[in-house]
Amino acid sequence: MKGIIIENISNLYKVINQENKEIYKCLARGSFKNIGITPVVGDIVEFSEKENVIEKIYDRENYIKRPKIANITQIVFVISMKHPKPDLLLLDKQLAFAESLGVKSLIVINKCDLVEENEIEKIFNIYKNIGYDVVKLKAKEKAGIENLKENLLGEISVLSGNSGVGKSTIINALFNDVVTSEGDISEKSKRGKNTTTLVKLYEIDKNTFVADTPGFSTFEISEIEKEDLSHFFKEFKPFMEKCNYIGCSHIKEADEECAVKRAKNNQEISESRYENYCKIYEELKNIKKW
Ligand SMILES: Nc1nc2c(ncn2[C@@H]2O[C@H](COP(=O)(O)OP(=O)(O)OP(=O)(O)O)[C@@H](O)[C@H]2O)c(=O)[nH]1
Ligand SMILES: [Mg+2]
Ligand SMILES: [Zn+2]
Repeated sequence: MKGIIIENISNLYKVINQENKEIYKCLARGSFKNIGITPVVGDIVEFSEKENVIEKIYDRENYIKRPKIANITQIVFVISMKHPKPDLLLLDKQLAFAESLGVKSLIVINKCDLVEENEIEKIFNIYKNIGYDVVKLKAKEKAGIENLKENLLGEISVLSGNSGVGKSTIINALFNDVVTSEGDISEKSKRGKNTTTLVKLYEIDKNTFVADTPGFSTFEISEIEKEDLSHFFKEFKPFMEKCNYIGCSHIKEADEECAVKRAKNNQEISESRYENYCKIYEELKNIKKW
C-alpha cells in the first residue's frame, strides 16, 4: 500500500492511505538504517498492511532538517501583530530560506484584533508589493479563515513562526475543532511557551495537508552563502543587474555604484527589507567565520 507519513514518535509512524483514508501504525524497516535514511513526516511510502512496516520511501521533492519534514510545497509564515510583536527579521530570514528551497511562501498576519488597521496595513503592504500572498487573520474569532483555506488548497503547507503567534489556534480554526493544543502567552514575557513540540500533518481536504510544527530553526538559513542571499530577496533582482560591480554586496559599495541601494533610497525597495538584508548578510558572514 502507498501512503503519506503524518506523524512520527521515535520508531513509530502513522501513515495515511490516500485511497481509503485509513490510518495505519507502522514501524520502519531496520534496513533503512543501513542506507542512512530515516523516514520523516511528509514522506510518501510503500508499506505492508499485514506486517505494519514501511518498506520503501519514495524520492523526496525536498527535505527540511529542523523540523524534520519532507515534500512540502508551501511554507506559511505566521507573525502576530501583538504578543509577541511582529518579528520581521525572522520573517525575512525565513522567506529567504523558502526562496532558496524553491517552495512557495504565504504570509499570515495574525492577532489583527489587537492593533489599529494602519499598523497592519504597513506590514501588509511591504510584502504585498513584493508579490507575496498575505492573509490577515483573527484566528481566535476565526475571521479570515476562509481566505486562508483558499490559499492552502492542493498544497502541503507547514506553519512556521515564533512561539505564541497562533499557529495551533489557526489549525484548530481550520478544522472548526480542537485538534492540536494551544498554549498561553506568558504574562511576564508576553511570549509563547513552545506548546507544540511535535511535527504533525493534518488533512484538510483531498491532497491538502497542513502541518503544525514547533517552528523552523533559524539555523536553517546558515546553509545559504552570503553571496547568494540577495538572490533570495526577490524584489532586489531587477535592480541587482544594474549594479556596477559583478558580485556587488549592496552594502559597502557607494550608492552611485549600487542600484539596490538607489532603489532603497527611492523607496522602490522597503527600508525594513533592506536593513534586514544587511543584518542577515552580517550574520552569515559571522557564522562562516566560526
Ligand atoms: N487576541 C488574539 N489572540 C490569539 C489569536 N490567535 C491566537 N491567539 C492566542 O495566542 C496564544 C498562543 O496561541 P498558540 O496557537 O498556542 O500559538 P503557537 O504559535 O501554536 O505557539 P507554540 O506552539 O508555542 O509555537 C493563545 O492564548 C491563543 O488564544 C488572535 O487572533 N487574537
Ligand atoms: Mg503551537
Ligand atoms: Zn548593488
